[in-house]
Amino acid sequence: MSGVRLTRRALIAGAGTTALAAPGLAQSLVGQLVDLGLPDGPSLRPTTPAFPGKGEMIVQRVNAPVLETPMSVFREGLITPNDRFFVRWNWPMPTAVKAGAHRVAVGGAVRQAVSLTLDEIAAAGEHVSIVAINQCAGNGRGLSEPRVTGTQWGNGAMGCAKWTGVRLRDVLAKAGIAAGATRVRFAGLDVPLVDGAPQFIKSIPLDIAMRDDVLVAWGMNDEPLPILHGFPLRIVVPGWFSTYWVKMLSTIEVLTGEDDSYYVAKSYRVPAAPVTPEDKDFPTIPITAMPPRAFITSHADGAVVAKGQPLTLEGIAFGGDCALERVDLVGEGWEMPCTLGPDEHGPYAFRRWSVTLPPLAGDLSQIGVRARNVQGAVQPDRLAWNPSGYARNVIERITLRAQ
Ligand SMILES: Nc1nc2c(c(=O)[nH]1)N[C@H]1C(S)=C(S)[C@@H](COP(=O)(O)O)O[C@H]1N2
Ligand SMILES: [Mo]
Repeated sequence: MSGVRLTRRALIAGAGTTALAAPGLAQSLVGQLVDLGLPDGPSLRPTTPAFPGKGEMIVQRVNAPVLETPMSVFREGLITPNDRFFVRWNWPMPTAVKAGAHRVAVGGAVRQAVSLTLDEIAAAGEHVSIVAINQCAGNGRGLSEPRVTGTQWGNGAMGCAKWTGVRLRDVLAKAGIAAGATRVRFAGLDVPLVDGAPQFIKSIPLDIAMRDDVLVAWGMNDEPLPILHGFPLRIVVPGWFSTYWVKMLSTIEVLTGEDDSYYVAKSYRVPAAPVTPEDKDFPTIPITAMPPRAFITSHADGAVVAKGQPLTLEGIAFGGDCALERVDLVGEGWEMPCTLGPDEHGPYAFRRWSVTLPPLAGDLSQIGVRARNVQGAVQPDRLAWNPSGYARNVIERITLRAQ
C-alpha cells in the first residue's frame, strides 16, 4: 500500500503541476547531443532539462511530447524516477486538467451508466500498489534494420514505477457489467487536432480488465501522476505494452463484440507470422503482452575495458508478462549464466543481473544478454523484423575493446 491517497485536496495540491507551460521550449533545447546508435539514418538527438517536472531527457518530439529516458538512468536504480520517465503522447496533450471537475464516464454494455468523480473512484475499492514496467510497443524501433517509420526510439521508451490506484474491476462494478460484454475500452482527455483523425482509444479483453492487478491509477512512485504521465488517472495493465495504459482517463466503455477503432483494429499490430520487408498485405494480430528483455547497463557499445583483468558486467532484465527466470551472457558461440539480483519488486518489474568474466584475453565482440521468463519465452538471436518495429526483443549486442 502506498502513501499516496486520492483526495481532492491532494490532487488540487498537485494541481500546481497539472498545468504544463513550456514557453520558449525551442530556445531551451540546449542540452547535449546523444547518439542513440540508430542504423540507416540520423542517430543524434538533443537532450533538454526544460520540460516541466523533468530532468535531462532525450527529445524525440516537442509537441505532442515524446521524450526518451537516457540508458544511464537504468543504471541508477530499479525504479525509474518520475522526472526521468519517458513520455509519449500520440496527439498534443491537454496542458491543464481541473481535478475537481474531472469525471470518468463508465458506460456502454453496463447495467447503469455512471459518471464518477475522483473521490468516487478512490472510494470504489481497496487501494492497491504494484510495481510494473511501462514499455512503449515501439521501444527500440529506431534500431530496426531496415529502418521503419514511427518515432525512432533507442531503448529508453521504458520505465519501471510503482503505480497506485483501485482495481479497474471495482470501478466497473459501480456501473455493473451487462451480459454479452467482451472488451473494455478507454479514452483520455486528449483529442486529435486533425479533423476526422481517430482519437487515441484502446480496449482490452474483459478477462484482462477483470484481473486483480489491472488498475485505474492516480499514484506514480508515491506522487500524484504528473500531467505528462496522465494526471489525474491512467490505466495500468502490468505485463502488457503501455499502448493500453490510457492516460488522463475520462471514459470507460464496455463493448460487446470486436473493437473496430483505429488504434486497435488498424494500428499497434504485428504480423501473425514472420514477414520480410518485401511482404505486403499479411494478417496481423494486436500487440498485447510483453516478451522478456535484458540490457547491459554497465558498459556502452565500444567501451574500453582492461585486458588481463576479470570483467564484471551488470544490467537489468524483465520477464515481460510473467516473472524473469534467468539471464545468460551470450557471445559468438559461447554463453555464461548471469547471477540475478534479489526479486525486489515482483514479477512485472526490472531486476538486476551481473556476471564476472575471467581475465580478458582480447576484445569481447558482439556480446549480449538473453532473458528467459518462467513461461519459457526467451529472447531471440535474430530480430523478428516488422514494418512498425513493434515488440522488439532481439538480444541487444555490444562490443567491448580490451586494452
Ligand atoms: N490518453 C493517452 N494515453 C496514452 C497515450 C496517448 O497518446 N494518449 N499513449 C500511449 C502510449 S503509445 C504510450 S507508449 C504510453 C506512454 O506512457 P508515459 O508517457 O507515461 O510514459 O502512454 C499510452 N497512453
Ligand atoms: Mo507507445
